[in-house]
Amino acid sequence: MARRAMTKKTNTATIHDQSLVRGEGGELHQIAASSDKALTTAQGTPIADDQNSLKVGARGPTLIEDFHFREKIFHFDHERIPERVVHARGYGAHGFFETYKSLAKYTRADVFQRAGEKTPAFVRFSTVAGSKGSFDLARDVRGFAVKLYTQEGNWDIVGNNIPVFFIQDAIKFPDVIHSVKPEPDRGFPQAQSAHDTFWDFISLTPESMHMVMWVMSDRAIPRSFRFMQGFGVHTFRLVNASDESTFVKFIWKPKLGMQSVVWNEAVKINGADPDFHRRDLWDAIQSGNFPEWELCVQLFDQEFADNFDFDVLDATKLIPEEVVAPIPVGRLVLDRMPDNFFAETEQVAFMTQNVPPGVDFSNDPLLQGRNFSYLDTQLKRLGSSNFTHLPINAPKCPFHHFQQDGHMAMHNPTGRANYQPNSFGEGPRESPDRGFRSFADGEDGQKVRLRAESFADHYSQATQFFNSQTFVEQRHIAMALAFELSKVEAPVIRERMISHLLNIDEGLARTVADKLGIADMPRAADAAVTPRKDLEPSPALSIIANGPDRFEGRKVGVLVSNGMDAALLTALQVALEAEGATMEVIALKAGGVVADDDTTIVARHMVDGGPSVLFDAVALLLTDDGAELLTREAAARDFVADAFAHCKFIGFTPGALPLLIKAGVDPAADEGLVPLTDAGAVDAYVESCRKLRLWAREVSVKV
Ligand code: HDD
Repeated sequence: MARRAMTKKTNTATIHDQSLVRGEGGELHQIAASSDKALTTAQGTPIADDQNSLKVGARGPTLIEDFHFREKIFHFDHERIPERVVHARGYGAHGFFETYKSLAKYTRADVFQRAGEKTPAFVRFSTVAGSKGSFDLARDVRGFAVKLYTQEGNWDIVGNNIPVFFIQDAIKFPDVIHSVKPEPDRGFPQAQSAHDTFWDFISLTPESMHMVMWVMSDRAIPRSFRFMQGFGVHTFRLVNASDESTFVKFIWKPKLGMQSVVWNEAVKINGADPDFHRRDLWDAIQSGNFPEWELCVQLFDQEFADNFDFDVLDATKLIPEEVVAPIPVGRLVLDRMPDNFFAETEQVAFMTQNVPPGVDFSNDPLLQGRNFSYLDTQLKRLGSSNFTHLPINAPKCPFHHFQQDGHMAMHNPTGRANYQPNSFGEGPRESPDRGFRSFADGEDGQKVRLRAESFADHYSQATQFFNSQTFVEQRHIAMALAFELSKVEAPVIRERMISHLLNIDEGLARTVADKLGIADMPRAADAAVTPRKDLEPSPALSIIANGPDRFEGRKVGVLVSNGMDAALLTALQVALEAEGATMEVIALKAGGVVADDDTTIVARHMVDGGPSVLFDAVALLLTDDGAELLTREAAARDFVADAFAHCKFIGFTPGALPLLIKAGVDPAADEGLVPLTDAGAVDAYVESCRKLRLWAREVSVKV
């Protein structure tokens, strides 16, 4: 008996002693005491001991009578739900949409009637191919799914950060996704398109060529969710009170401008911080820097649709902004992280078919197919037709219907009549005036399995996209294609892709072929429609040409050593704060360094835990001795060499020279190396950082 009592005491003693609380600066403190809430079973029975299962004697067998143990393990065993079949890895946040002005002329959607109206929103960003636990910086499309809880029902704009798609008809969706997911016999590669089956499918699917150019561009390796555009992709309709329809395409534009990383950086970020994009959004929102996007609409009528070069129902085509100017109609602000990731981000169910009265579909065959798939998939994933009862999916406006029962029903109708019409005067009725009415489009035709001829030009907009990129971005596309195809083992697939590239840009095709060692160029792929070379470039499609010219929202990594200039660090911090940017300190030891004024500068990262790939620019605040010491640390040399190779701006004190030189960086190489001789030089450094990258350097660091 004595022995049993003693065992119990030692096991529980440490549990209640101390708790962690967060201080004002976000730091964690230990305090005595713990919560005064009683631990109970799910049935509410208070628990006396949660450390030991019920046994016969201290060393005897466990009893099945232990209902607490059984309930606890049973529930744990069932914690996981199936991950999304695509877009499994994602991260969400709450916020609001604010309408700029009434769009009543075009739509009767309640959300667009009143200037200044704020509508609650939930947004989930995602990668497509990887599983839930994959890394953030995969080369991939990013999902950009927005749920607006409008006064007339939930409106989901389930978009991507790319305005076009791989396929034209939803019936091909399982094929394109199977091809990019891990190969079925070997179960790899994870979250990567650089493998045979993906490129096999793509090279046999000419309609994907436009999208492939986007996915091989820097758009597929964004620096942050905050720096991405979003697109509704399809042509939708706005319908006004007189039942007149206007076609519309939706574009979200980030207030802080667009920014991407380079591929070598992406590969390293995935190792250093697989949650890079999640952490970025979390940090921004938790520190009050709320990310913001403007919703723009491209509006056009039937006459434009009939005369446009391409079919507006074809999701592999876009309408250049120079042809139909996007009109800003509101802003989306994300200002609150979910309280619980699973309850909200994991269980949120986006569905293209969620549209309010005043928004309607077009006949885009990809959209029509999606309207089936999203409802279907929620049942599989969330396990019950009552998934709309989950708070994250429930409308925030009044709602009444006769749907009842089913697994986990939480809101059940009261009263006697659960049908209508009824004679009891109970329950909701239809609203012919304000209810959803489908746009009465006149349809007429034979049942056929056909692809419209107007969908047949697969190359012209791919060429237009390529021609709209800066020299640097075109090089990135060529490098990405060469990298991806270098991982393809079957020569026939590589060659087939080159034959498609010949229809897009001959120079691009030759560069990629050269990198792959293909000496004999194949002939260009047969094209159903002669590829056009006369489409005007669309400058809006380039990231670099539309740089924000601001460093706001970006982050500097400051490598410090003992004896460093404390005044310089303060000046840098002040200048970055004024710019709306942040900094993090990196040192040899997590304990930090002692500065020249004897203050201790605590490090956020040790040097091998805070590589320069995690930052937009770096500063080296080092003494001679400090730099000498760091020359012996490989991670410090990589810190500098990578920052240089990734075309980042590098501020450095004179003392940092030994480290620069040891890292192979000529301190006079270019204007991206900014001497920080004194506090006065800090402003010039921060000003240079506004360019984000010194792209002119790239030709000297990447062959
Ligand atoms: Fe999809 C999820 C975006 C085509 C079927 N899709 C999903 C998500 C986004 C998109 C952002 C994640 C939503 C979330 O965060 O929960 N999908 C797109 C875009 C497409 C597209 C922009 C083309 C323009 N999708 C597409 C097709 C089909 C699907 C053609 C099927 C025919 N998508 C699904 C799905 C998913 C999904 C299987 C998986 C999880 C979910 O829906 O809720 O139903």
